[in-house]
Amino acid sequence: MRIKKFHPLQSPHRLLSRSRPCRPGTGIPLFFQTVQAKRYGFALLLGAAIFSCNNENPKQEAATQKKEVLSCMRVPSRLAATGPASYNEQALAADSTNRGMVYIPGGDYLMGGDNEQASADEFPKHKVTVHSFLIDATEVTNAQFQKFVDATGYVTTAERKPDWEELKKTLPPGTPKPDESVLVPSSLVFHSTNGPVDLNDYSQWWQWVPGADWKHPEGAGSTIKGKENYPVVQVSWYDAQAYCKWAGKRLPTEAEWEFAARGGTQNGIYAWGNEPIGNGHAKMNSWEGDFPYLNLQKDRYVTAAPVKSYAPNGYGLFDMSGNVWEWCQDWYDANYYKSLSSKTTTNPQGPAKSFDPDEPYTPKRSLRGGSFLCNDSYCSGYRVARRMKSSPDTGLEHTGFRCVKDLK
Ligand SMILES: [Ca+2]
Repeated sequence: MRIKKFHPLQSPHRLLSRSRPCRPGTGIPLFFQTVQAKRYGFALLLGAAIFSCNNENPKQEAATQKKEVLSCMRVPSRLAATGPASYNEQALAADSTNRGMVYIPGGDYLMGGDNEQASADEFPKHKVTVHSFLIDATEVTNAQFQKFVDATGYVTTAERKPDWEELKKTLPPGTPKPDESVLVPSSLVFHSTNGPVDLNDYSQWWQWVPGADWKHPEGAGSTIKGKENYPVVQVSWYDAQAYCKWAGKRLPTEAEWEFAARGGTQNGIYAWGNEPIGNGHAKMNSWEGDFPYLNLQKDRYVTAAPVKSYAPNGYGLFDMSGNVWEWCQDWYDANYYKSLSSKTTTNPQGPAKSFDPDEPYTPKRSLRGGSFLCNDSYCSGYRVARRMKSSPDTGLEHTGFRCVKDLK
């Protein structure tokens, strides 16, 4: 059995369990990290996010193994753009509720990956038709989320005490209840290490930190003061949903997100096209150097960067690659694309339910775009076709969201 590297995305879900080794052919095992296991004597499921490549295609399997990376690569091609004749750009711009949003003309494209970095869940590439929609030009910022909280009094998942009765429903039967000292408002915070570590053990760099939430992304004592223009993080899928609903918007589907990320390019691997990450000026916020202990900061940031720090893509969208992962509306199913492969799908909404073979007890929602922790040696999450997943109650220091809006 080969242990594959996984990328630093965490989809922790706040549970406990035990680590599982990667299983050949099943993809990335989500596994439970022992967080403070010595202290508490149990394993806290930090989230799992390791992807696995469930390759049924021998060629794809070989390519993936050659790279020894669990990341998945896609080279999507946008086939056509066909904006509706009724589209009235001036009218959209005149509506103040659309401020900060970008019109994406509908069209067809090939969704999914096809290069050696792609993982099994990105296959097969399949033709998708997406209707026109509006999407936020940037990730939702701390200032925007503050307005939502001020207006509604909303309390995020990370700010609430975990409900063990709910948590255990998403864990393998028999998972022991963690100590009460762990079941307190908390979230997952990244900590770099002092040197190379076992990359199969993400508990080396993710910690369940009491007091960590959107206002304190790194735990009690940290602050977002002065970071009003940074993406809000430590928000769960439920939090993102609540914000979008309040704003009269919704989360994007994976199909919408990927279509928008390509910026109108054809066969583009990244939001800017195909130019390699390290060529030229910094194109996004990622992890440059050796993860998780050496960050060269060529892009100037170790963690999140203010929105609009890098050039937008062809649609005028910022940070569709890197900075923070972005929640999507869809349930995550590793085999979803296989169910669509024989036909053109219009506005796919994702599977009816979640299925992650590595954590079948845990419902997952999809994430896109990669984060400041992504690196080509792991997930290459900044590829436009890259898929990630996490339990909807998970908050992470490198995870935020943006919203979309239907055209009326
Ligand atoms: Ca960076």
